[in-house]
Amino acid sequence: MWGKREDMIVRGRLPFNAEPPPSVLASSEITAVDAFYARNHGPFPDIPAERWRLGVDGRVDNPLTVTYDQLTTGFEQHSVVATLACAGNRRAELLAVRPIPGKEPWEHGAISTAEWAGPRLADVLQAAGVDHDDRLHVAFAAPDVAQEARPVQSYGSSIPLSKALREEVLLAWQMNSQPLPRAHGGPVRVVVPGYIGARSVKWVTAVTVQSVPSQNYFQALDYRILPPEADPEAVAPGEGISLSSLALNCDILVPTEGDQIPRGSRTVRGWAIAGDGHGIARVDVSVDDGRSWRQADLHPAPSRWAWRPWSLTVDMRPGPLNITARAWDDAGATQPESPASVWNPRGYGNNAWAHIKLTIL
Ligand SMILES: Nc1nc2c(c(=O)[nH]1)N[C@H]1C(S)=C(S)[C@@H](COP(=O)(O)O)O[C@H]1N2
Ligand SMILES: [Mo]
Repeated sequence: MWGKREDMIVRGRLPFNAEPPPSVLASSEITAVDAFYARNHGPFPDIPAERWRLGVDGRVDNPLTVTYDQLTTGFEQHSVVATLACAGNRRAELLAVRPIPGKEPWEHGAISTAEWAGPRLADVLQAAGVDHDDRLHVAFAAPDVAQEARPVQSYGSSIPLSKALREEVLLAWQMNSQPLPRAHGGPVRVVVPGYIGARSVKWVTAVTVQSVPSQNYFQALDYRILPPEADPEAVAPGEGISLSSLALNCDILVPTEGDQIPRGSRTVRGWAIAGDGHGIARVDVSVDDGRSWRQADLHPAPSRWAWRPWSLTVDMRPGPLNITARAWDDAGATQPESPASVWNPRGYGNNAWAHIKLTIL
């Protein structure tokens, strides 16, 4: 479906939601387009490139309408390798603590890395004569309609102007050197490296500079960390903590939960990512539920906006085996220990220690 691999774990057909098996994710630091996770809230718009337009308005001196041709030839082009991570990745571990009705039970695969290319959002905002005031926000609008939104509305979000003007934020029309596929927002999407995937709006058609964050359902109501006792159906717009920068996190991709593998020396592989602007300093791995730890080998990250792969060779003896991993960033922060300690009613931002259970034969 939608040009994806046969072995994708499909969580929904319409809207189309699918994640790659963890071993596929682990096989390459840049995720192939056919394995890249897909997260959608509505049906895909079908916008031919020649008919696509981007409106740039709000707090700008010179509102613009940009065509695909202008976007791809009239601005300096840049590329950035960036990991997109859905705020709901690893929700399955939160669900095991307490149910989270109506949300996709993402396991390990709602995260992928690609090389994105296109002009900087900053250059397009500059061309429109953006008002330089750090208190402003930049809202993105798209035409796909989300039935789950209250009231039903098209998808949108916003980021602070200070982030929008940073060099890593692109209006991408290429993914891994191909024209951006329709499933990933083609002809043009926003890519906001370092932020939750929800802010990287696909099929973007309008950019508005405004004094408040977007009032869109997915900014004002969803994608927020609510206190554990809150009723998600009853909260008011703006309640809870709005998710923006990704939190320090890691995961184990190989082997994977429930595997039965022959004894011997095996390589454990995974990724680690630090919050906006930080680096990964260390990843610890335990095979005795955290009583003792070994340091994993850190591989170079493909960019400062991408995950850092790690690996560790472990001698696996017959019997049950639990593997735990935790990352530390360059400011000395580490991850919370248990999914129960970060449980929240919509199941976002699980960055507890990674943990898998296997059987060694
Ligand atoms: N227009 C639009 N943009 C969107 C979405 C959407 O449903 N509609 N989903 C968001 C979410 S929640 C995520 S995690 C990423 C997923 O991007 P991908 O499908 O290319 O992996 O797109 C974001 N941008
Ligand atoms: Mo997401």
